[in-house]
Amino acid sequence: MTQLEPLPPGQRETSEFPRFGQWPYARRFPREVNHVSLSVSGEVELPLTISDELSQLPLIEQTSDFHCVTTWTRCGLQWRGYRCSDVYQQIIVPLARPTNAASLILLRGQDGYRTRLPLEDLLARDVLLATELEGQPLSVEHGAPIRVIAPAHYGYKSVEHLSRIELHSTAQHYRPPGPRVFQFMDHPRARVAEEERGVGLPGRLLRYLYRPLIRSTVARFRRAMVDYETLDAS
Ligand SMILES: Nc1nc2c(c(=O)[nH]1)N[C@H]1C(S)=C(S)[C@@H](COP(=O)(O)O)O[C@H]1N2
Ligand SMILES: [Mo]
Repeated sequence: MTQLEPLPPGQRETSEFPRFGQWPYARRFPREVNHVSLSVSGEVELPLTISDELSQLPLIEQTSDFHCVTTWTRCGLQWRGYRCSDVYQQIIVPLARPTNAASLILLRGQDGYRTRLPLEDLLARDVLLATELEGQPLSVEHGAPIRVIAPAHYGYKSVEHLSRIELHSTAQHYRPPGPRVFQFMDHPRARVAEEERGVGLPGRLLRYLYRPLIRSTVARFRRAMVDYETLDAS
């Protein structure tokens, strides 16, 4: 486990890479875990579904640290997948033809989870649509069959089981995942270096609010995974 960068403010290194997320999503699982299918819609002239087209793109290997907003960091994860900017420039732009207004992207997972990022952030070189972790196809635990990896942003921007990419001009079509009272947890950019953990409260303060939630969240996601695998086997 090599740490690539000094730990960002408020983060602590862990040797685990737990399945993690917001509580309501612990028991939601993807329906399709083998076949990649990404619908592209919104501010485009021609909505489309991407699947086999991805194989024209170069596969990128990237080692990066993963920072969860609740303050745990897993260093040196080895991902393999497609550069998000390649997907955008070489598939979405020519085939879907985004309008000039497209500047905000909604990313949705098969489990109903969702997040938003400015298009500009998604076009950064280190943002991947990953299909492999540590040399293996992504497991259900970590986002099968394809997920976003945006290392400069807190983990909640790295949507697992990615199934829809929506282009928009404003956030008008976006409702953050989870209960309304927790909307402060959803920062439009969530950059790790700036400690943009949430809105309305300073990131430094949110560290202390989030840390006590880690253990119970890991346990909840682990139990849900065990139940899912038991059901699957029977
Ligand atoms: N589809 C989906 N993507 C998701 C989540 C989720 O619950 N569902 N949780 C987010 C959060 S908060 C984190 S920290 C990471 C955790 O990734 P992991 O489960 O592979 O560890 O996924 C993010 N992406
Ligand atoms: Mo997270």
